[in-house]
Amino acid sequence: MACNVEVTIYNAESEQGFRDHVRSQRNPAILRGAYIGECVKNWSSEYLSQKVGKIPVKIHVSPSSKMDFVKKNFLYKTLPFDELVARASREQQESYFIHPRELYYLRSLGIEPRGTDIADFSKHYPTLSEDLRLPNIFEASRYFSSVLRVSSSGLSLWTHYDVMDNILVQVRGKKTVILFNPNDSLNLYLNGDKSRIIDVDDIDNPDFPRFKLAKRYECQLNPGDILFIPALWLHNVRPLDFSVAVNVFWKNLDDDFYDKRDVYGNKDVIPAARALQTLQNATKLLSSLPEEYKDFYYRRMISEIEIKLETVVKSECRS
Ligand SMILES: O=C(O)CCC(=O)C(=O)O
Repeated sequence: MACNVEVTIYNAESEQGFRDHVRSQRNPAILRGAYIGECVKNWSSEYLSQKVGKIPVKIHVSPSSKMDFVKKNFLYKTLPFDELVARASREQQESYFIHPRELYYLRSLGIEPRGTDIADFSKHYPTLSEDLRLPNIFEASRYFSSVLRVSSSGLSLWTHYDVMDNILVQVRGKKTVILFNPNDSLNLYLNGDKSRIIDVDDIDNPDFPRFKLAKRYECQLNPGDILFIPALWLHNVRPLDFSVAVNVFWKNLDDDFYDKRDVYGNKDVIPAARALQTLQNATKLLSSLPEEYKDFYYRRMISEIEIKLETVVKSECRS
């Protein structure tokens, strides 16, 4: 049966406790009530539009409240930033791509047209970044990227994991975040870095019978809250209002582990990516066998992995 776990909340007086948590624990936590600059007061849709103006931004446009990366039930479009903000902050559109109640999501990217550079909030949005002050949480040398996220009320991004540690700074609007420990990933039916489960509230979906076994960490973020999402934790985010957030990724492993071509912070670390590729090749090697043999040898492979997994779990329990 599914089990709900609350995420630990540190208040502004225990900011040091939050920092210690981020440095020493591999589970999520919230810092609530810390001063994060004037953004919480200032970032209305009018202010954002006026400060950033008409720079073009690539966005997701979805007719449905649950974006599905596999079925691609959304469009990639470009709008001027001020137009995106105006549309995302209202429910009904006069101009639209799909229908008048479509929903919008911006995940800021680099500005290089071929998409080969990395989102950097202070470089790409200098007029907004002066309003945001982040507590000193990780070493500056570990910094990877900072991403501006603007979303219509109610629009959920697919459940996914990132390969870097992350703080999600909620600036405007409330948001529900549901998280799953990486050790529950078999119950989340992954396809690459994304879960195949689109509706995380549908725990009895017969297509995903093990989902109900997953331990669900759930929290609500208010404006000004900072959520620590450790690398590999699956997360699903549902804005309850027009939402503006900034998240910062940083490398918690040595630089050499990370794929230099990764601009999103979601490419599996190099040894894992190679291992997964080898597994794909291994399953291809079995493809010439009759079904009965394939079935047996897939299970043999699972048994080998189960033995390895047992040794990891035992050493985690000891530490
Ligand atoms: O808050 C959001 O819109 C999504 C956050 C997220 O997925 C992330 O920080 O990795």
